[in-house]
Formats: sequence, structure tokens, C-alpha cells
Amino acid sequence: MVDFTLTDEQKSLRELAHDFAEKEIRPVAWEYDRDGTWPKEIIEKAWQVGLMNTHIPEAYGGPGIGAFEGALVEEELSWGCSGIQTSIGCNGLAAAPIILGGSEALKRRYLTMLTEECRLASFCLTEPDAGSDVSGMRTTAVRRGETYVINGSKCFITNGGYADFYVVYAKTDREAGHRGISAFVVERDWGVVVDKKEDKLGQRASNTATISFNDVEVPRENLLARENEGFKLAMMTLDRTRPGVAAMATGIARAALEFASDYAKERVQFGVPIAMHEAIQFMIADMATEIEAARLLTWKSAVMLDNGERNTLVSSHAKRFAADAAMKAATEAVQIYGGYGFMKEYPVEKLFRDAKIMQLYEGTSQIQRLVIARETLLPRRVAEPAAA
Ligand code: COS
Repeated sequence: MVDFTLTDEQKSLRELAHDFAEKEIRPVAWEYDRDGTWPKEIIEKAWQVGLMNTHIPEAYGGPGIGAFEGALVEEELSWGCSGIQTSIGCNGLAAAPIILGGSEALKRRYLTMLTEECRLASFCLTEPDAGSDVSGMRTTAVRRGETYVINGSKCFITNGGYADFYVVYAKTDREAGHRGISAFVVERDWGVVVDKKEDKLGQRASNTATISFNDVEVPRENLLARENEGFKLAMMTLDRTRPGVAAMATGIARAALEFASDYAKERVQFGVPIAMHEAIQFMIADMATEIEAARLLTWKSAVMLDNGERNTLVSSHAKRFAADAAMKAATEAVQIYGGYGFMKEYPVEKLFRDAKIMQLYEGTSQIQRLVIARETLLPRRVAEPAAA
């Protein structure tokens, strides 16, 4: 039987996340967005109440909740502010390759580091010349005795300026395309340089940095999975984290719908609240339907993960659909507010800017369509990389 009813535990987790979003995030979100303020205190509070590192297993000090429960949390926090949620949730993206491909010693050292204290980790895949085309990366890791020496530059790194360690992808065989990439855990103190903080259109409270590695020496045991298995590890990581992005997009869309509905019921034009006009009602109706559909796809992709099924296709369905739904809902919300929607004084302008990144990060909407097309035309089975 398929049942969409949440258990009491799931309901209270969702309530906890919603209360946190309402009391800790919403009151400051627009101010943090305006000033590009790093939400340090909010991250620390989220860590304290257990809304961070949600997927880290109990054995390493985390709550070890499922992807489905994670999606409930992510939607609520993103409803509060997706930029702040990106900062809170980013550890999940960096922890996933360690959970998937790390040796027991690496898991113990780095996952526990995140749960014992409020610390941050970043996922370093993208480079200035290698975004969608992951195998085009130029960062190298050259084996020298018992170490690897990393050289190169990574961009658009969430929490990059504040992370204590980084999961870094680099070429260990320059001639082998995607089969020549490996992943490493690199501690900040080993010589990671933070070059620049980006000034962004949206999600302005989140930190996005360019970082570089100049002859950074990494112990051999910090290799994740096996040498040259980094590409698959990255893909498997994204399969696991894209449902979370879809949940965040659903949260933005929901916020847009709520603001737009409230405004439509108050704003009077032609003698009646604009919510009485069919033109507005149809916009509201489409937003509501797409939110519902985005959430169902998100939940399905998360439940598949929790059931141990390969969710590549549904994960891309969810990420693509929810991101586009968020952009559309935020655009319609601005439209419903009319000229006021274009003003920073009103809330939906921020949502419009925040929604855009949903169609870009963790794989653009076009990359999701590419994955969907490939998986639909030519479904395949993939061998998983082994832990180091
Ligand atoms: N899980 C496990 N393995 C996977 C996989 C998945 N989801 N997807 C692909 N693979 C494997 C393939 O099976 C193939 O294996 P073999 O070497 O055994 O043949 C290998 O990885 C290469 O796959 P593919 O041919 O599909 O690679 P492409 O270079 O064509 O790239 C895309 C595929 C474009 C989908 C990938 O590069 C991608 O997702 N790009 C976007 C990256 C991204 O999201 N960046 C955001 C930064 S992170 S915030």
C-alpha cells in the first residue's frame, strides 16, 4: 500500500524545522539577504537543535535520519530562507562521499568532526572551466610516496570560506577522462587558499567561494573510494543530494504561493480583492498544483534512496521539476504583486532571485533533462565504487 501519511515522529520533526524557520530564520532572512551576512549564529543554533548533519549515521554522532525525513526538514528550512538553508545543509553534500566511499578511519575522523562541534565542510567539484562537464576538470592530484599533491582551483564552493575540510575531486590520470578522477578529504590547514567570496544575485546569506590548492599535500589514506573512482562517487553523491535540492525548491515555491495568496486577498483592484479575479486564481491554482507535484516527486526520490534503490532518474525528475516550479512560482508571485513585486520592500523579489539558483546548482535543469533522457532511452545498471 502507498501511504502519504506522516508518522507522529515525522510530523514532529517537520514541526521542529518549521518552528526553527519561523522563529530563527524568517525574522532576519531579508536583512541577511540585503547585507550578504554570513548566518553564523543561525547555523550554530541549527546544529544545537539537531537540524544539521541529519544524514550522518548515529555511529558517528549524527541523527542518521532517512532521506525522506531529511526532505521534510529541507523544505521547511528553505521556506524560511533557502540561502540560510544552503549554509545549514551543505555539510550533507560534503559528508555524502565520505559516507559512501570513506574508509572506517576517514568516517570516524571527519563525520565525527562535524557532529562533535559545529564545524563545516565543503564539496569541491566545479571549476572555472568544468561545470556541467565534470570530466573537463583540470585540478590534479599527483602521487608522491605516501601523499598526493593537489594543484588547481575550484569555484562556486558553498561554505568554502568557512569550511574546516573539503572533499576535493582531482585528476589522478589526466588521459583517462572521467575514469581518471579521484576524490580526497583535504583539511583547510593543509594549505587550502580561499581566494574570493562571490557577490551573488540570490541566496546572498550563503557563502560561495573560489578556492585554490597550490602543492597541497594530502595523506594517501585520505583518498575516498579507490583511485580513479571519483567521478562515479560524485554522481552517486548527487543522486543522494538532489532530492534535498528538490525539497528546498518546493520550500521556496510554497513561500511564494503563501505570500502571493495573502497579498491577492488584500489587494483591491476593480472594487474587489484581486484573488476574486480568475486571472489571479488560475495563477494561484497552477502554483499549488506544481508544488504538490514537486513534493510528491521529491518524496518518491527520497523514499527510493531510503529503500536502497538506485534513484538517478527520479532524483533528476524531482530536481528538474521542483527547480522549475520554484522559478515559476516566484515569477508568478512577483506578477501577482504587480509593480510592488519588483520592489525590494516586498518579500517576493528575494524569492525570485533565490529561486534561480535551484535551476543551476547540483546540476542545471538541462543536465537533469540529459540524465532523464539517457535513463529513459537507455536505462543502465551501475557498479558502485568500493570504500578505500
Ligand atoms: N551513479 C553511478 N555511476 C554513474 C552515474 C550515477 N548516477 N551516472 C553516471 N555514472 C557512471 C556511468 O555509468 C559511466 O560509467 P563507466 O565509466 O563505467 O562507463 C560514467 O559514470 C560516466 O558516465 P557518463 O558517460 O554519463 O558521463 P558524462 O561525462 O556524459 O557526464 C553528466 C554525465 C553530464 C550527467 C554529469 O557529468 C553531471 O551530472 N554533470 C553535472 C555536474 C553537476 O551537477 N555539477 C554541480 C556541481 S555540484 S554542486
